[in-house]
Amino acid sequence: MDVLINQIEAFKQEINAFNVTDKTSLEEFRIKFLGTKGLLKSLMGEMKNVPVEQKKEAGQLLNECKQFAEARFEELSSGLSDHQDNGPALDLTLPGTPMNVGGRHPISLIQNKIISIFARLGFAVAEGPEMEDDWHNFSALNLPEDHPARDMQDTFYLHKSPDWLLRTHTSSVQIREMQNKQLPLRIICPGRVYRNETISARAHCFFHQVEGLYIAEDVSFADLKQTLYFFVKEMFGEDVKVRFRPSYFPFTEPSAEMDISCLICGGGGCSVCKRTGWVEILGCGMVHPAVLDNCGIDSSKYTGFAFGMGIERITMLKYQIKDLRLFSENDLRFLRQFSDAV
Ligand code: 2U9
Repeated sequence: MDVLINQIEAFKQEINAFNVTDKTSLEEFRIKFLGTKGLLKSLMGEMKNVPVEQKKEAGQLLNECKQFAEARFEELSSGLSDHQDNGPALDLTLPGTPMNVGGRHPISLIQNKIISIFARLGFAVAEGPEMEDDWHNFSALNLPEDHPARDMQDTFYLHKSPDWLLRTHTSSVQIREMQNKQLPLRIICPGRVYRNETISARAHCFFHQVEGLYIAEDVSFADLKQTLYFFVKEMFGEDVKVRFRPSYFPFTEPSAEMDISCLICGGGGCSVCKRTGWVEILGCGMVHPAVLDNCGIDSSKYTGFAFGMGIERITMLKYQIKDLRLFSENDLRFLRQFSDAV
């Protein structure tokens, strides 16, 4: 019995000495003193060693001991306020953790610049699907069945149907607009296009284009030239010279390619312009009457011009970037060099 009394005394002292600061240490208290394998349980177990005539007294002592432990537990748990549970209080006056703010991709910067230049001439932006059918991507644009662009070597066809492919230009968006919108139509179509090319410094299996289209009564090649002159001056500056060379595209007639004087050497000749002093930046022409007819537009009443340019090409010239692969590698050392000011 004396042993039990001493043990109860030690138990109470231990309880008083136990330091509770948060929910975790409160739980440790509960397990240590009141848990199923705790100290109170083992004290209770001592009852079997107490002589029969002292069992009543021992029982009362142990009961009192249990009440003592439980009361202390209640006292400690009500003493814990909420904010102590969430760790140390927040100091709202401290400076925040700095966040890395991303910048725009150079392709997006140039695309936005092109959109804003043409917006000033009244061109609206039109967008469409990257997955296209053969008619919108090829047939409607006057590309014959046996045209090499339709070859598996050049176009990504989608497995399930030979009719479905990844668009090779954004012209398919213009076809949809011509079918669905009222004339006159003045749109530019920026977007990603796909071609089955071997990846190198000069070619990639996807890139970005902006194509433009203006259809109304009496649209002329002179309108096309003035529109593109304005674009070049706004994009590259007043001093840049422009020339047109005759060319061929199935969807335009007549067709031309437009060069600007080399931005690197100013026309004197360097490796970028291959010593010619000129660099090609886009293709253009008057929309072929067959294309207008394919979209239900009366080609005896309406005429139109169209142009197309690769955004990567414009961006490479503007920022003197030598390798097309840099645009899709997401190397931060490359991307960090471009600010939002174009
Ligand atoms: C419709 C009718 C005609 C868009 C045009 C080009 C010429 C052209 C190339 C430039 C570099 C493609 O990205 S690139 O490889 N584009 O040379 N694009 S005329 O002609 C159209 C478009 C839509 C309905």
